[in-house]
Amino acid sequence: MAARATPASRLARLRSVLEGAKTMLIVVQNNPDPDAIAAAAALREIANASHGIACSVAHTGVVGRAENLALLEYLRLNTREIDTLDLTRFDRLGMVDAQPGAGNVQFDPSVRLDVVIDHHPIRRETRTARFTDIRSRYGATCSMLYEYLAAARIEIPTRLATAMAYGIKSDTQDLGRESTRADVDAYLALYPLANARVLGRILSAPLPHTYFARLRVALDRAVVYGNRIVSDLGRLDSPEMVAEAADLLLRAEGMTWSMCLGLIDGWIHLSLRTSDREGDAGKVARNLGGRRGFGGGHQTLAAAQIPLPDGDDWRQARGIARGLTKRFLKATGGVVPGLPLCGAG
Ligand SMILES: [Mn+2]
Repeated sequence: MAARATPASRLARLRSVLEGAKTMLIVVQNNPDPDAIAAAAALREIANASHGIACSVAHTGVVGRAENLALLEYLRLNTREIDTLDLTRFDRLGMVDAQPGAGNVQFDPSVRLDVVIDHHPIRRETRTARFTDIRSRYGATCSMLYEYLAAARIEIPTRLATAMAYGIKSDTQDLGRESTRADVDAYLALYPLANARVLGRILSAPLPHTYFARLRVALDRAVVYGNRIVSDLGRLDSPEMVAEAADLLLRAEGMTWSMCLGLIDGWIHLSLRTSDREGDAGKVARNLGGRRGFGGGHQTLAAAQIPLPDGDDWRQARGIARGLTKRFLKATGGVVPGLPLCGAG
């Protein structure tokens, strides 16, 4: 059994893996969120400042959410589509805020990664990476990356500090969800280095009108089953509204669970939230993901992706969504009749 890891010992191990490289590709989840984007920028800073490594950041799927686009632009982070890249051309491969083989990242799990830093529960495929740091108690990957930057005594540029503070803030809902002392410490250290005005501007980035149309669908289709609420958003071009609607609907009075679904490119994307301390959203999501799909996450928030057997078939998707809703209800207290959240018609 290895000695207990400290920020300094983790940094030393990370450095030994980065040593000698000139280029690195940092892979993040599909449709990356602020924690993923800022964590990639932080790893890039460490690799660049300490080893002169030139880094590229790659993902699949569009970044649709206005706040996340504003963040990418502010960080001047040019992300690349992973399918267009020849992975063998990079000296090192890293992944942050995700793990190989997980449902939210398109990455051949047989390709050996050099660095994996994440705060989701550890996956079998991750163990083959040369350097892994998985701490599922942490609310944000940015909080972990902050410890590396501090241990390396790297002066954190304003843009990076702003992005990392936002990453922690958004993954933990202002430190109120799935956060630990380490998240609070990282946030308190980063905030004074951040540009609060820019942070405010990113948080209130202009929303495309289509956002409101999708939000209306989510509200119109929300059905209350006792203390649980479910909304099937139908066909979407990115899964971000599924997660956002799940957050919002959990706030409806009397609700302790929310589940939202959407159909994207032949896959049903599902987001789960709970405020029930006895509940385990990660476990429910794993079960809903089943053998053909993926599912997992934290105690209060989780997600699953389920492929449609016959591609992008809308009617089939509706049937599977109904089945998933039933299984969700069974897993969280039983099937009861549903009532529309916003009244009939
Ligand atoms: Mn995260």
